[in-house]
Amino acid sequence: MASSSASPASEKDPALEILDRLNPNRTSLSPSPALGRIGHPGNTAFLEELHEAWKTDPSSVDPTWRAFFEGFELGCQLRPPTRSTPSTQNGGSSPEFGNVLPQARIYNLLFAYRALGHTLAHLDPLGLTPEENSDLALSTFRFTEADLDSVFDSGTLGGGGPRTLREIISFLKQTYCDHIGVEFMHIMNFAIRRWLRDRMERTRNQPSFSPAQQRRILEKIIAAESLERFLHTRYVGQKRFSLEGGETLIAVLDTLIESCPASGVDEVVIGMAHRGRLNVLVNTLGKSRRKLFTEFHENYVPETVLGDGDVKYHLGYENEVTTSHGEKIRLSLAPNPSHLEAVNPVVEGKTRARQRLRDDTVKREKVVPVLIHGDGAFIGQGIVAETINLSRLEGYRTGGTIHIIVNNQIAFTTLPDDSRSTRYCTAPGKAFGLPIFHVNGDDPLAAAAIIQLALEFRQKFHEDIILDIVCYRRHGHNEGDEPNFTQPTLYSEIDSHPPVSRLLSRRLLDAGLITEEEIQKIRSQINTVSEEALQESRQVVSKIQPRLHPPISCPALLQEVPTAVPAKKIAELGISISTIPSDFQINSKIRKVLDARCSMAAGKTPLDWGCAEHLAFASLLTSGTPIRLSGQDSRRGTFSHRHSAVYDLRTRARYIPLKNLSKTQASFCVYNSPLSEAAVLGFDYGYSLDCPDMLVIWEAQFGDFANGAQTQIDQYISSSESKWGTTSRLTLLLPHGYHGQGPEHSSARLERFLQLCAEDNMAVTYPTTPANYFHLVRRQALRKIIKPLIVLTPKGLLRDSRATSPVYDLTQGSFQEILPDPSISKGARRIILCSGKVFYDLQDFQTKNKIQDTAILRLEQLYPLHAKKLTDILSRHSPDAEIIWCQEESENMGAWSHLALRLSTLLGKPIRYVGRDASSSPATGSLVIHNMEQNQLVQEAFASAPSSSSPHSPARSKKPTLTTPRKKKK
Ligand SMILES: Cc1ncc(C[n+]2csc(CCOP(=O)(O)OP(=O)(O)O)c2C)c(N)n1
Ligand SMILES: [Mg+2]
Repeated sequence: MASSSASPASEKDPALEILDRLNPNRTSLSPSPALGRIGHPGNTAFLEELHEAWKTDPSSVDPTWRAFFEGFELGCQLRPPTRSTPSTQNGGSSPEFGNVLPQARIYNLLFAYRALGHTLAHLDPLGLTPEENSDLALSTFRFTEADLDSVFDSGTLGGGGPRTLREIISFLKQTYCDHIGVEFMHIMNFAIRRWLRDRMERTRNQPSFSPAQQRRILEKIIAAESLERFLHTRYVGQKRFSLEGGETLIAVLDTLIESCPASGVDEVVIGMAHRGRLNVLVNTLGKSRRKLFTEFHENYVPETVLGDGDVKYHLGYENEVTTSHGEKIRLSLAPNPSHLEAVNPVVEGKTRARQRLRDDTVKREKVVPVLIHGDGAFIGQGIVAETINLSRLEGYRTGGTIHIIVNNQIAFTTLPDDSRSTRYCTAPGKAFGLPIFHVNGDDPLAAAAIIQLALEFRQKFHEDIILDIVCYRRHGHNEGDEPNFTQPTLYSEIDSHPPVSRLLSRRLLDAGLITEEEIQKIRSQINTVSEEALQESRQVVSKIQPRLHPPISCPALLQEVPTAVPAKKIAELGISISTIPSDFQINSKIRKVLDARCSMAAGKTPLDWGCAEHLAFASLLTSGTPIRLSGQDSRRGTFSHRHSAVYDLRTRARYIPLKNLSKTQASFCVYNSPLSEAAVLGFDYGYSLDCPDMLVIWEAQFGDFANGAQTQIDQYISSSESKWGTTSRLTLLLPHGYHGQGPEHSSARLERFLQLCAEDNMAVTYPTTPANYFHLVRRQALRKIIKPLIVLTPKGLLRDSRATSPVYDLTQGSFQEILPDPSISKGARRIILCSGKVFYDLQDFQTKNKIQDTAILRLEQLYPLHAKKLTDILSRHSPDAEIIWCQEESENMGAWSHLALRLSTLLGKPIRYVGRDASSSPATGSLVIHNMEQNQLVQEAFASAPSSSSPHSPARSKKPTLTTPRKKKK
């Protein structure tokens, strides 16, 4: 055999380079890649690894090796020559190939079992899923029964070494085809793949728990089952979304928590849907049974002080639990709306916030997110993939999520055949290269072993991982549901299937690890605890006086918050936000933007929107309020108005002035988000919950895209305080305004946000001046009240000289909910109320036509409406003044439908509507028609009321001309 010194030292072998790339820590493999030497046992692991790399991606290996493996594969497929010697010798006429090819077929076999062994694994407790794969038949590798006792080098299998083919197959079957089926060969990162392979093959994927641990796992299974049985008999027919059939979940969660301290985990943040949630609350989070039983009582009224509360299987909980070794672990279960999987990004955001609070922002190993999914929802809901897509991104990663799927092989009444186009419900994880473990739910020990592996993996690689517990659902979708209507055959199978507890009991009894008496004792102890809790809950419930909760209300939302910043400070901040290191070369146009900001802050030129925002941020950061801003293209700003990050022309090094204001400033985090609304908004919302002192801002690219996150807006942002008492300071920036750009990109659907407003749940604003925006941002960060804020932000006005503010406006005053007419302060005989961008068109008309009798008032905050300010301002004008509501949005959109009745009631007179007619699409596709419509609505706002308009109703006047052009177009 040639030694490595035979190669010239300067010429590095290409194969070694590949190998180094594949495994930087490689030390023990022989460096010789010569084809004539590959049969040497010392090189077999090396060859196998290269072979595996080539199979995964042929371009990842050197061309010499590529050609070699092509020949190798071909040789494997060729029929043996007729003058065949024993089959281990066949496959080529040269003696070298005669040795190599059977070994190559062994590598193929190893590869095939690692890649496809899961198709033979016994995963389905009901045994209804076929376990077959002809690709793993002996003949596929051109071996016969006669070869089973031939000895081969087993490559990397379980430490390698010579093994008979029979031993190799048995090893592979035990590891990859028993109760655990694993998909990991799609992972492109070889270090991860090798770690998983070695970790599994070391134990052959067989659990090795101590007797005490096995007993504990059984106890958890019994506890899970007992709780369900108890609820089943005491609260007949009441919805609880029983976990039965999937009790292994509780043992898995317990094993996870037990493993946390040794892995450096202090806290677990859990998100899950309905299935088994009550069980997790009691048996994992330690919520008291008494409390749960109280919630089941017919007289129960949610315990929220204010608001409407929620049903028991949506409630969150937080607790500190103690492991069997006495260590404390903080657990929280996020409250959850019915919308499946919507909680995923919220949990990720909460986790990241808690990592920040624990100063765990580098490794992210102290707080671990765990998401528990249903099989139907995991494959069906797009937000699953959107959330996994966050997992490796700088602004959103949480160091790896452990996904657990309670795969009961059904979704309500729908079977997998109708609910997915893939073999497994875990397919979304495969797209992201996550390891996927499918485990037979009837084997809690196997599942518990995999959760240990999952945590180890997560802590080592900081990546997501999936544990798919294949189980069944013992009852219907809920307890009032009859599964036999739709799944009679499946349910006759389930009815006769022994519960998990019985199967595990049998196993432990057979192994002599427990006695029948001990099992009975566990059961009766749990039942006693339940029975006592039930009695206590009855006493509690007997004292409950059903009463209506007062609505959430917060009059203080209208209190003025001092937000002015002294001129000197503004000027200083102006310098900081426009200063770039001297060795940084930036684009000349951006230099001008920064220079302009400096002179704006110094009071030399009026302030634009971007500068006001930067000054608001800078003033908050330097006084200790951290800010997180995330959204699509938010670093630069969709409309190129923000430029929070600038780039060096030569290196693209990034510099963020707002991160470099002072040594003591709070942190400024600005991220370009992936192209998702639901997941990113959900994430930022979750973040805002657990970092309430931070100003967390989510920005939509255009306001209309926010409806991609409508679930988060409806189910969390607007209603979570009423349902769960959770408050958020999250701020949404939604670009809005009609510029003739077509039906899309015009409307942030203001009407939808206003429709969600009640009980002072949030603020909805549409500021028109940079100064008012400055005060609004500061108010949101500085006021003690924590409420979400919706801001409709400008697009065209960002560069409009009409929409600028003198710096003076930043140095005094506060956010103005209502802006009076700047030129007509009293005595007007017509009042036009409006909000947002249309103001400038109205003002232009007023100025151009020298109109003195009409005042234009801006509602900069639409909700909560500052009625007193409005009536105060109106009182300066004629009491008989006609009141007009003017908007550029269609009549069925914008603020009109929200305000119509409120304004007419408040002001005691009808309000005339002026604006576009109701329309199904938000705006015309034609710029010319847009302009016609816009001119017309402005003119009409200043015109006298048409005689046909009803004097009593707050209805609009009919303006057929506004719609005519659009109708003609059709
Ligand atoms: C987004 C959404 N769509 C529909 C539903 C109604 N729904 C509630 S449970 C359920 C079936 C869920 O199946 P799966 O995810 O497998 O969970 P399982 O109930 O089987 O545990 C459906 C369709 C919902 N809650 N959320
Ligand atoms: Mg299901």
